[in-house]
Amino acid sequence: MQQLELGFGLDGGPRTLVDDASGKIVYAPGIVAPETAAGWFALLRDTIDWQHERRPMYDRIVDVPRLTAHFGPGAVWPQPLRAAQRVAERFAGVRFNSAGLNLYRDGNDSVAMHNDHTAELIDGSPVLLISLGGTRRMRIHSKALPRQTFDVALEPGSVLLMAGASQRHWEHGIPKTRGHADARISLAFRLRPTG
Ligand SMILES: O=C(O)CCC(=O)C(=O)O
Repeated sequence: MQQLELGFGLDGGPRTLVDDASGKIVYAPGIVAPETAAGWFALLRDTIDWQHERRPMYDRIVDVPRLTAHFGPGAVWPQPLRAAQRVAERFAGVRFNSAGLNLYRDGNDSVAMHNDHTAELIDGSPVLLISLGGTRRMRIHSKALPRQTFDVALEPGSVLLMAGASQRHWEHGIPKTRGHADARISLAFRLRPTG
């Protein structure tokens, strides 16, 4: 397994993790100014109607280990989300029409390794994540063996862009973490088919 750890204590501009036939994945810290990111975090944490979803898994119904919220094209988007959408659109050059929000309350909250279902995205459109609040580690690994793995510290105000064929060839997740982890919100912008 080839493993690379990125972003923990490193400064700098965008870093391209993958850029080949398997897709394009770029991590860009410092896209939203720290005080703006902190303001969006506090407003969204305190005003969103966060849902605690439960989902079937094998023969059981389990708690989704994080809080979530979704905004589609017909919904009223809260102001910080609109502002974040503009940042996302400038970065990606795409008009996003869907935002999925995740609130990780502490290190016990997580999202399992997965890829976005390409049937639920406009063909060829990217997925863009903006991180707010505490820094959490994202694992990204290739589906192909031997696995290539990246661990990326997603800092507040950063963008992670997954484009091209990346959802077909790579999986991503936020593992649980031991010790203290500040609450974190991720904003996942997508372009979904409508109608
Ligand atoms: O929290 C994150 O940055 C990842 C979120 C994610 O993978 C998803 O919403 O599908």
